[in-house]
Amino acid sequence: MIILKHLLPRSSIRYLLRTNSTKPQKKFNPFNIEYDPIKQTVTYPPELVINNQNYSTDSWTNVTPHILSRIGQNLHKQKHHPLCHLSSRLRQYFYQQYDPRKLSPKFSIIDNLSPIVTVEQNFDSICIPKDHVSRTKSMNYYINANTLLRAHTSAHQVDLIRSGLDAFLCIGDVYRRDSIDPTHYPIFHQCEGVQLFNKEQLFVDNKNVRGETKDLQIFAANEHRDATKQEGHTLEAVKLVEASLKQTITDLFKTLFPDASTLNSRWVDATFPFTHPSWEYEVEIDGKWYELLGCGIMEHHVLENSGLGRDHIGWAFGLGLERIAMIMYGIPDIRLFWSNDSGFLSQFAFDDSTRSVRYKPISIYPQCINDLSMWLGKAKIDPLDFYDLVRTIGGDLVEQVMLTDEFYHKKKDRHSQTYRIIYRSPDRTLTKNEINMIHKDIERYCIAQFGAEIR
Ligand code: FA5
Ligand code: MG
Repeated sequence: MIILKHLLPRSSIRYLLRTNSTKPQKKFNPFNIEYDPIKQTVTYPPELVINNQNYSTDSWTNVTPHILSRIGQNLHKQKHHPLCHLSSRLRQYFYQQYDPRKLSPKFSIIDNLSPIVTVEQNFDSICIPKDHVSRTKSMNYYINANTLLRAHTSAHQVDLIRSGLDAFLCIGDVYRRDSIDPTHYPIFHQCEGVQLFNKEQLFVDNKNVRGETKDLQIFAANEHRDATKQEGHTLEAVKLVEASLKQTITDLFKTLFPDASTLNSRWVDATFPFTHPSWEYEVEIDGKWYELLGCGIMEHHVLENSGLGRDHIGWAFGLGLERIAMIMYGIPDIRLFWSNDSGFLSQFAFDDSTRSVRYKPISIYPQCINDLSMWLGKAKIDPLDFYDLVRTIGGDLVEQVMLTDEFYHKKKDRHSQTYRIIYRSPDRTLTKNEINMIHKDIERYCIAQFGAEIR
């Protein structure tokens, strides 16, 4: 048995059960993750059984029952769910693109890959450096040192190209220990898009190229890497792939948001280990800019890892389904996608995914704001650990958590942190008592785990 540093207070088990009952239900233990209410420890079994597969646990294991319980829900495939409507629209848009050489749609669509992936798939295969911050335990849900819940659908790029695809979408749920606010959630859905080009596809079949093409090349010796391209790539190839990528994305959003003339959008330079150059696409809503996707020209090393040589170049993008659905339907809070409330779901109960609807709030429930100030020892709490803890104990009743104050007291040789936790249920009014109990549990956890002194 491995005793992890994660501790959970006794009464928090009730919230993991997602029930309104005040009596803790003892029987909930689908993953055999054991809570010792006296020692206040969480003990992982030597093996976790997830989707009928056995995974050994180790010092990297940090998946929580709350997160594990969401695996397999596949909101993007649940009939009439807004994410399923959006997923259909993405399919429709990409299916319309036809490959005249193959006499078939250009893009294959894959939406059934397990979110449990290896470290190799999620990071190594797409050239994420060994010391990259995105690999840390504090940002991911690890099942063990070798296996994690995918943090992005880019984890499947190499396998899908290896399987012979040169244009595909890959849609699925992804998991991250992220900040908590109305547009961030630890589980969300991404759609990866990849299109590869060989010389014919890039120069001959391309409507943007006129005139003689026989001298045009994708690769050339002595081409250096700079802000505009990778080493080895010719500028003409990169510019044509960039044009194809940006055209594909802007046309997609014109289709998704027919009154896009009123929607400001922009391309922002970005950096990803697996693309260069890279961009993010943002749209402006009520004066605020929202990032909808990241994209770029695929690093040639990723294509090499996929078994391709110097005869292909390609683009890739990864977009967040929730962010787009929130704009399409006017859904104000990302947690609503997980609601089973018929008041929410019934608003999407139609078959034609192209139908334009605006979400009507069922009602507005009051927020309850509670601060938690504490003295710590020499070490501070990593805010991502705190967010995860609050999410584990408070579940979907937590709307937002932020670190509002932090300082070091020299004389006391102690750190101090204050977090603001905003509680609000997406579908009911919470009682003061209910919130106080959650808040007390969080405090108890901080005392037991971090030696905190609540101020
Ligand atoms: C990525 O995940 C890259 N894999 C995207 C990519 C693919 C780039 C292929 C280049 C080539 P990023 O972490 O920015 O990048 O996430 C992509 C999108 O997912 C964001 O633009 C946003 O729409 C959505 N997203 C990210 N984090 C969250 C979150 N916590 N909650 C909801 N949506 C999120
Ligand atoms: Mg991003």
